[in-house]
Amino acid sequence: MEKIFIIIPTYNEKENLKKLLPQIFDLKIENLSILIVDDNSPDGTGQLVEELKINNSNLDILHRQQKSGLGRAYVAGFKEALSRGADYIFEMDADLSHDPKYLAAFLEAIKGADLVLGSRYIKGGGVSNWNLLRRLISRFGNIYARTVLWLPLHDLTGGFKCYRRQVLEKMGLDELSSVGYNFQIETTYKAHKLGFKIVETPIIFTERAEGESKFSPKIMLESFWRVLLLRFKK
Ligand SMILES: Nc1nc2c(ncn2[C@@H]2O[C@H](COP(=O)(O)OP(=O)(O)O)[C@@H](O)[C@H]2O)c(=O)[nH]1
Ligand SMILES: [Mg+2]
Repeated sequence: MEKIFIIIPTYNEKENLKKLLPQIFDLKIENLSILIVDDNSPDGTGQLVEELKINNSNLDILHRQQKSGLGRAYVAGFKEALSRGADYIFEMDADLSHDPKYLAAFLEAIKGADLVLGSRYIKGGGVSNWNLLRRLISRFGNIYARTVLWLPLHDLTGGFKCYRRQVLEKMGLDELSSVGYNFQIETTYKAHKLGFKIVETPIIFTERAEGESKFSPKIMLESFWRVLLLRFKK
């Protein structure tokens, strides 16, 4: 029976986690552990999880001292999951953008793949509440990354993914260059270059209603040149 880990990085997500965690527990997925990676959120996210842990043996948390970016948080979570014997490792956001109802489809798809991407840009996928500009930026960003990196995939920037452990073992987690937004592109690109089988499963993404997104024009521009760097490195 495969061991499943869901890694959820958090920074000020107390209210969202209060809703998300029960939704995941209610699915009663066998052999599932949830690992929160919290960067010492000022809103007390870490404290909330400590309290919930008492009655949920499949919930745990890594406390990190300071906010050091999504990529670093994921790498810490991946390593922890690997050391605890995880077979399938999920990435998932805490902000209710990623509906747990899709977990079942990921688990079905990973049986025949090494990496499953939750995809907004294939049949059945979509975004429910972005304005036109935000949609265009995301669409263009994905077409750009797909073209520059020569990847036969439609959603490279999403953060709802499931890895087979071998992918993370071979990826060189300590050599990943992205700390922020590009982390998703870089991990998928590396998996592809290592020859792993990557499939997409459709998801409808819902923008967060509570808390703050880290998306900004600065992050977006940085992402563009970083994709070029990825392509021409090594
Ligand atoms: N641990 C940790 N989590 C983070 C950090 N930045 C963002 N997150 C979490 O990563 C997830 C995605 O972040 P979000 O700001 O919603 O990104 P967006 O959906 O791409 O706009 C959420 O669960 C955040 O709480 C960070 O520096 N450290
Ligand atoms: Mg978000």
